[in-house]
Amino acid sequence: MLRCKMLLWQLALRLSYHVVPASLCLGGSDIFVSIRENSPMGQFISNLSIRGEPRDNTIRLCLTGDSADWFYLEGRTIRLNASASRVLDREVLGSVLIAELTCFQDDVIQSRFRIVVEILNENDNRPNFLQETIQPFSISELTAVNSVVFSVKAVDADGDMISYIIDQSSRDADFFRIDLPNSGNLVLNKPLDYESRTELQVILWAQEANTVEKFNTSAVLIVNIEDRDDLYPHFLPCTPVSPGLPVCMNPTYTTNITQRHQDAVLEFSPGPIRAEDGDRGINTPLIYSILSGADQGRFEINNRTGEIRITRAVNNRRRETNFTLSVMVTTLLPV
Ligand SMILES: [Ca+2]
Ligand SMILES: [Ca+2]
Ligand SMILES: [Ca+2]
Ligand SMILES: [Ca+2]
Repeated sequence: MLRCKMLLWQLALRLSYHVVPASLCLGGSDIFVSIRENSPMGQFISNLSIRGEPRDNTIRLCLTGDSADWFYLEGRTIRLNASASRVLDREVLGSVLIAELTCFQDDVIQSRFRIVVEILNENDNRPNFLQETIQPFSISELTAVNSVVFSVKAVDADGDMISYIIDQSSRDADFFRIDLPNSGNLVLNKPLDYESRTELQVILWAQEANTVEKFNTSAVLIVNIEDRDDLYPHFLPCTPVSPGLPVCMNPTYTTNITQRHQDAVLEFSPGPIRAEDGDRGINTPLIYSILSGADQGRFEINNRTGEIRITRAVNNRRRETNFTLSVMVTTLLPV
């Protein structure tokens, strides 16, 4: 019996001799933390809770993974590896950095942890207009008031909401309004008139709606007004019926003819019979015609130039005769 006890003791002694000490890499865990965008070099990320101290040279820590170069180790502390030329930019990197930390002891992998760092957004971008939405554009002078004539769009890399504002100090601000602050739709506020203005300019602001900083940006919008056929032609020279009113009195053209005038173009005063269209931007061709007084073909008009020709000489027995002709001009409407 005594011999048996001695054997058991020897066995127990041998067993305890083979127990391996717990790894110094144990005790750590996956890391999930958040840091602010644009955090400085050396920003604290997290402490490691492994048992060992890497300085002792018994264990070795190794960072791997896509975002590993954004971190460095200082003992058991993980810090941010950024610099002035390499800032932590959420708009470029995305919202999460992911890396792995492997712990070796005697060059044998003992444990592996995930490092997941969320980058918290900072408002570090201004809104920007999409260039294609602020190019000069054209609208008809007959565009209905209260209709949407144009849409602008700005984007903010931080994802901020944007409101659009017409700068009331800009020259033609009163021609437009924004229908809803966030829409960027420009609505025509009052009638256009090519004959008085052929181009409008308005300054637009795009401003952050949801931030404290209210960063903004501006753009000059140029609006060309297209002429439409909304005015009659008039004879020249034009004498306005009253000052400032774009309506002309019809001039009276006079000339003297003698019995010798035959098959000849007549020259009138105060000038040749000539008209122009009120719509100067569309240059519609004009058609001249004699409404009355042609005296059975004695007078003919060139319907494109307005020139009047006398085809038959006047009767020499009729002295001091007046001929009164009425001449009309119309625009040749495009088919
Ligand atoms: Ca940024
Ligand atoms: Ca940002
Ligand atoms: Ca922003
Ligand atoms: Ca017009």
